[in-house]
Order: sequence, then structure tokens, then C-alpha cells
Amino acid sequence: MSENLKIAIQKKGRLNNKSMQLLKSCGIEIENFQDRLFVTASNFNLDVLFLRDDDIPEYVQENVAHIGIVGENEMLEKGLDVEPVKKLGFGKCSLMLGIPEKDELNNINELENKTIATSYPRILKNYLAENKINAKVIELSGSVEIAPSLGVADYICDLVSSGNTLKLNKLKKSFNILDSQAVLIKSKRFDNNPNLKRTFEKLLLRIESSLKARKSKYIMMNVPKSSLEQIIEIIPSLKSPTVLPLSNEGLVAIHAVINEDKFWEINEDLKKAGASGILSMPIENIIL
Ligand code: PRT
Ligand code: ZN
Repeated sequence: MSENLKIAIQKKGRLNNKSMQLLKSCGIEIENFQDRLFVTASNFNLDVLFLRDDDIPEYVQENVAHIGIVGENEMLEKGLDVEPVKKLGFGKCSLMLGIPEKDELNNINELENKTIATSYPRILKNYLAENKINAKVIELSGSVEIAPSLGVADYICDLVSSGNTLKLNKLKKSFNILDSQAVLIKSKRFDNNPNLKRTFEKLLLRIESSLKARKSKYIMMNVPKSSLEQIIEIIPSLKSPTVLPLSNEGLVAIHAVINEDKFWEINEDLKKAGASGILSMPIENIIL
């Protein structure tokens, strides 16, 4: 039997659930994975390794896991030799500078000679160097947000999503250093194994079609024949929409696949043009 492709995903934490959901949406069945470090999919040549997110880039660099799912922040902070393949659209956050609410920071140069606490020293130091700023970077492994109130640092550089943690600690957002999301990364060392390469390409195709489907909606509506052309103009369809006859001869049904963001934008125009019974449904997969 040929070797299975190995994917590393976060064992527990913010990326675990969505990573598992992504594999599921690719039709991959993984059973009884609770409290296990290693599971083999029942219907695909894939082994799943459950790891701490900090360790995933190294496992992938060393080709112990051939691919992995990790935050871009973690991938860049580790600075290892792995190949980013695809942004996955979840785990979105920003690495930001957080400053005390009472402070003002209008220009990046005002960071000169300040002390900044962070768990992302590599990314922060690169950012400071790019902006030619001398500041002291203090590396903390957690609870970075309390550093200013303890007098350990003037400012912090940490991940922010809702901003609530900053607020709770009487801090506010300042400069944005990096926008991050979960990314599929790949080892540079398994491409010479044709079986693994084929399995990876098959998985990537499924991931791409699942991501495309997630951003799309299947919409259906009834429209008077007299406004058919006008309504087709309004629909930003991915492909030409389908027009179907109805038993009421004055009406036809239109089916189309559109970008999810557009649904609410076009809804009013569709109604004004005479469309009725507008339905939208999620799509599982799109193979274009
Ligand atoms: O145990 P393990 O090492 O695997 O997990 P971990 O605790 O290191 O990571 P985890 O699960 O917290 O985060 C995993 C990944 O999720 C990160 O590397 C990011 O890519 C992504 N992510 C998305 C976030 C956040 N959003 C986020 N808000 N990671 C951390 N946070 C933290 C942030 O550090 C701060 O403490 O949440 C707090 C801020 O959140 P808000 O909503 O209050 O702004
Ligand atoms: Zn971690």
C-alpha cells in the first residue's frame, strides 16, 4: 500500500474546528479523533496529526507532516522553510500595536526608544527594521495585554479580532502590522514522491472547490417573462443563469450561482424588477 499524505492541524484551539470542517467539506471522513494525536481517514489516503499550532511549521518543514493548516502569523513568526499554498478564509485576525487608551500615536516614528511586549518578536522586529525604528522588543509567551499596566512595556503587539481584550485592559488599537488568516502550508520535500503528489493535488482541488462553494449561493426566483432580460442583467451570475418554463405562462424561473456578498446588494433591484419567491441556498461544492 502507498504512503498516506499527512496533514497537521491544531489539536485544540481556534483553528481546530474550522480545519476539521474543511476536511469534512472535502468529503473526508475522520472518525473517533477525540483525544488522539494521529488518525487515518476512512475514505481518503490521508493521516491527520493533531499538534500545537506553534509546532506545525516545523513538522511541515521537516516533512514529518507533508502539509499543515496554521495561522499566517504563526508561519511568518517561525520563519521556517515551508511553502504557503492557499489562504483558507477562517481564523482571521490582525497583528496590531496596542497602546494605552490615554496615549496618542500619530506617526510610526513615535515608537522610537519605546518598549513593546509581544509574542511575535520576529514579525515585530522586521516591521520596526523596515520602518527604521529603534525600539526595545520584550518577548512574552502569553498575557501580553497586561504588560503596559504592569509597567513592563509601553505598548504591546498582539493579535486582535473583536478588540475586546484590548478594551478590557484599557488599551486601544494603533498601527496594523499584519492581517492574518489560516493558511494551507506544504513541505518542499515530498513532491518527488508521485503518489503523495497526486493525493495532495486531489485534496487541493477539493479544498479549492469547497472554498469557492462557501463564497457562493444558489439563488432561485420567479420572474415575469416581460422583465426577463432586465433581471438577467441584474444577476452577477458565475455562469449564464438557467431559465426554466413554469406552468403559469407569463412567468419563468431563473436559477443562478452568485457570489454570497452580492445577494443582499441585488435583492431590492430584483424585487423592483418584478422577481418574486427569491430563494438562496448554500452550495456544498463547485467544480468549475
Ligand atoms: O495550544 P496551541 O498552541 O495550539 O494554541 P494557541 O493558544 O497558541 O492558539 P489559539 O488557538 O489561541 O490561536 C490559534 C490561531 O488562531 C492564531 O495563531 C491565529 O492565527 C488565530 N486567531 C484568530 C487568534 C485570534 N483570532 C485571537 N483573537 N489567535 C489568538 N487570538 C487572541 C489574541 O492573542 C488575544 O489574546 O485573542 C485575544 C484577542 O481577541 P479579541 O477578540 O478580544 O480581540
Ligand atoms: Zn500556540
